[in-house]
Amino acid sequence: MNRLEAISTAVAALDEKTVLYLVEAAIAEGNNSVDIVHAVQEGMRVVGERYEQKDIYLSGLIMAGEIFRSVMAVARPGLESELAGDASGRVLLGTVAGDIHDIGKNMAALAFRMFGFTVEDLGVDVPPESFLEAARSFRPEIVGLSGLLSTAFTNMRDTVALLRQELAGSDPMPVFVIGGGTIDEQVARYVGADLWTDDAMEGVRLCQRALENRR
Ligand code: B12
Repeated sequence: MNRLEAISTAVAALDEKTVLYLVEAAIAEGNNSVDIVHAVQEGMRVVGERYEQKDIYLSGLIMAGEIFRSVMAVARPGLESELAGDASGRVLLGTVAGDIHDIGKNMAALAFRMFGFTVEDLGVDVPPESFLEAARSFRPEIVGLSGLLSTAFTNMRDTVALLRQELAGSDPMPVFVIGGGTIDEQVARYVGADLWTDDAMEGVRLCQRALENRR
């Protein structure tokens, strides 16, 4: 098993001490911080599966969140230097109503900022009306909606529909991107989003490309 696989395995086992030891070792060996974060994310996916199979309980999910936070504290400086970019544009971001998962959203905020975007983060459990109010004053080129619960997908759809309707004719009409580990093409079609991703860095690249195509 290589270093990155060992990190995924230790996250899946919720072994925080080993995770931090391995992450520090991986950084010292010169591994890319983005790859390290991906390895942790893979472990989190397994934690989710263990929860689904009732192998662990809610406390396990909470622990996984804590592990991710600890890893980010160590990996952040590396990420900042690996991701520095010179894009410009305004991103309105939030986790939709009914959903309080924010680890992925915070990573997306970090990735957008590192690439030079200005981000307004509305937090979690954000109703469609709050997105609309913020969009009117902030005038974003990108609206990024985060959500992991399947019950939140309807709120994503309502948010996109409300903004498309109320901002019709406004310039710029934002590009709608949705993100989260449980999202796929089918969800994106249901929601009516322009772009979707389950990876923050990929999401930023997709948005950059979409904005370039407009210019
Ligand atoms: C940690 C966790 C929690 C923590 C969250 C802590 C926090 N502050 O966020 C806590 C314990 C609070 C929690 C609660 C619950 N959870 Co939970 N949770 C997870 C877990 C294990 C990991 C999520 C995570 O942080 N992943 C790591 C991050 C980095 O990955 P990510 O979110 O995918 O984000 C990446 C990309 O998707 C992308 N991204 C994310 N958002 C955006 C937005 C944009 C614009 C862009 C560009 C990119 C982007 O960037 C990130 C980096 O690449 C998942 C398992 C899974 N498969 O995801 C379950 C999971 C999401 N939870 C689940 C459930 C059921 C719950 C609860 C209902 C449990 C309960 N009975 O109470 C509650 C819901 C509370 C609520 N109302 O929201 C289910 C959802 C099932 C479903 N499809 O509906 C999952 C899938 C577990 C499972 N397999 O059963 N959870």
